[in-house]
Amino acid sequence: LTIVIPTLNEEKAISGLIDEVKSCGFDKILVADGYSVDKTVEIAKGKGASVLLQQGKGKAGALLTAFRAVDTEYLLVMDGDGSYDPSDIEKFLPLIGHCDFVKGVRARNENMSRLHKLGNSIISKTFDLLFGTALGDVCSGMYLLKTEAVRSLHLEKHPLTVEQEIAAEMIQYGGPFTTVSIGYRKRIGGVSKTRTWSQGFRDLVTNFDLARTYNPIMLFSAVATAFLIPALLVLFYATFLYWSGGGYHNGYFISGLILLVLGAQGLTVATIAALLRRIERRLAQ
Ligand SMILES: Nc1nc2c(ncn2[C@@H]2O[C@H](COP(=O)(O)OP(=O)(O)OP(=O)(O)O)[C@@H](O)[C@H]2O)c(=O)[nH]1
Ligand SMILES: [Mg+2]
Repeated sequence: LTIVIPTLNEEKAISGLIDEVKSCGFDKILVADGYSVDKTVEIAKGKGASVLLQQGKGKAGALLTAFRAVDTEYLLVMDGDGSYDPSDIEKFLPLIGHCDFVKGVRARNENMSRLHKLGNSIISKTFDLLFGTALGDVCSGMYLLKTEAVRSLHLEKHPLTVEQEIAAEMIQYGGPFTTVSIGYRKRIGGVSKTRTWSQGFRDLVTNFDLARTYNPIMLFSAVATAFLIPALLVLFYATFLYWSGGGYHNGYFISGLILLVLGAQGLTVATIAALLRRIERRLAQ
């Protein structure tokens, strides 16, 4: 197992974190650095970790750089700001050999602000709804991956939405996946790279974008349902009014028909997506 740690100016946290990881029995540590201007790189090297300078942008670029370099069968990603507890790594170990992807879910998240908790919950619930999963914490920065499976990851949407992208691609194209419960601590010094509102909004939009790319059947079926149910209700009501002598209401019929057309379009796209998925599966066999 290689422990992959993305870092950008984490000189306050990295030393203690590497010590903790080692004291848990893991010596293969790969730091993927984003050209830190503080002492992160020197400290990490001094502690015996391998350090790579990332190619590409953001945390996504750092992780892709690390994924290409890992030579063990599995790898575990954890943030370099000290917010994840290395003693939780052992919870992932029994799943090695059984899963391609194991997401750490922050159960005790008292160290998160109320706003972050709320945003995180909305983003996670939307993701789970769009992918038909029950991850519960898609943005968590601690997860186990099978190296062979991550070699084909694209991570092309946005450098700052990498956690959702990895989850989406692993769920759709990887093998079995599951979750384990982990803790969450306060970051140790340094500066958070997350801008709450813009990141929250970006995460939410990315969920839909990822669903469109990796799970269009579910997304467009939901769109179709959202239009077809009100369409049928409005048309039934308009017909009922007409037959019961309540008069002919042009507005009801027209809006019902518009909703019907939109719903039918959603259904068509969902059907085409389902057919394409079947072809894709047969070609992959
Ligand atoms: N290599 C690299 N690492 C990055 C980059 N951006 C963030 N990181 C690291 O990714 C991890 C997560 O970033 P954080 O700033 O802690 O983001 P966060 O965990 O969403 O925010 P907080 O909750 O405030 O800690 C940290 O270890 C960062 O140092 C980047 O562009 N390149
Ligand atoms: Mg953090």
